[in-house]
Amino acid sequence: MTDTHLGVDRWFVGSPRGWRRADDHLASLRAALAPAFAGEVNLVVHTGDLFDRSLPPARAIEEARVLLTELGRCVPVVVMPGNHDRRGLLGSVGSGISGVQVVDEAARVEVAGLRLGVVPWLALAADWASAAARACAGGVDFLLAHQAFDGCRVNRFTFRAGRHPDTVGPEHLPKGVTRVLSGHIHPRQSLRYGEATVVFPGSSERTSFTEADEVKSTVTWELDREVRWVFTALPVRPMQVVAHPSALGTIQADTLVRLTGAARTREFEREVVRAGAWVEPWKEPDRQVALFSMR
Ligand SMILES: [Mn+2]
Repeated sequence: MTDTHLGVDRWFVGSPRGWRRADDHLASLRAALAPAFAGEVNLVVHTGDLFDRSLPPARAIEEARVLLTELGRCVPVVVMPGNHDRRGLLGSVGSGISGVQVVDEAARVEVAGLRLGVVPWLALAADWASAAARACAGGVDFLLAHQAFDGCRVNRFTFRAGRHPDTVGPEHLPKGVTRVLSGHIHPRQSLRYGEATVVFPGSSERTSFTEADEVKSTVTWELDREVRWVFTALPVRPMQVVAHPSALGTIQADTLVRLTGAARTREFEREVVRAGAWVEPWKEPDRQVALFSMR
C-alpha cells in the first residue's frame, strides 16, 4: 500500500461539525489493513507519503502511531518516506514500534523471509540508480520505491526518463530486479520492463479532485508456486466535479463536490448542500478587477 497522505487538512461547505477529511484518509488506511489484521498476509509494506506534509500535525502522528502499534503486533511492517515525508519518518513515527521498521535511507532489509531493497524518493534519477544498486546488491525479492517510472500515466500526462529529472527508466533498475512496488503515482497501474514488473497500488484515498474518478486500491502479492498480484479496491468517499446545475439529481449525500462553470453559484451551492453533499470552498471572481474595468 502507499500514499495514505494522513493528516490532510481540508474543509468543505456543509460538512458535519467535527468532521475532518483526515478521518477519511485514516478510515481507508484501516480498511486497507483489514486483511493484515485478519492474519491473511505475512508482511505489510508502505511505499511512502505516509503523511500529507513533512511536518504532520501532532494528531496525525499520534493516530498513525496507534494504528502501526496495533498492526505491528499482527504482522511485520516496513514503512518508508515519500517526497511528502521529505524529512523522513523516524522523526515522526519513530523507531520504537515493535514489529515496524521505518526505513528513512536506502537500505536492504530482510523481513518475513523476504529480501527487500528499500529506496525512498530521490530527486535525481542517477542518484536513485546508485542508491537502488546498493540496496539491491546480492539480490532482492522486491524493490520498494517512491518514484515516477518511465511510461507511468497520470491523466493524460506520461512520465519520461530523461525528460523529467526524477523519473527513472529500465536503465536505472538494478540488474536482476524483477518486482518493483512503487508509490508516488496516485492512479493505480503497472508497467512491464522486460522481466521486471513495476506495480503502483496508487493513493489509498483521493488526494484531489483530479482523482475523482479513480478506483483506490492496495496490491496483494501471492508468492506461491505461482507468483501473482492483484489490486484490491478500497471503500473511499465519493468525489464529484459538477459543471452544470442540471447534474443536481446525480449528486449523492456525503459526497465531496467541486463546482465549476455554470454550477459555480452560491444559489446552486445551497442546493447541493441541501442534497446532503459537501462543497469545496471557492471564491467569487475578483470584483475589484470587474469594477476597475467598468470605469
Ligand atoms: Mn503521494
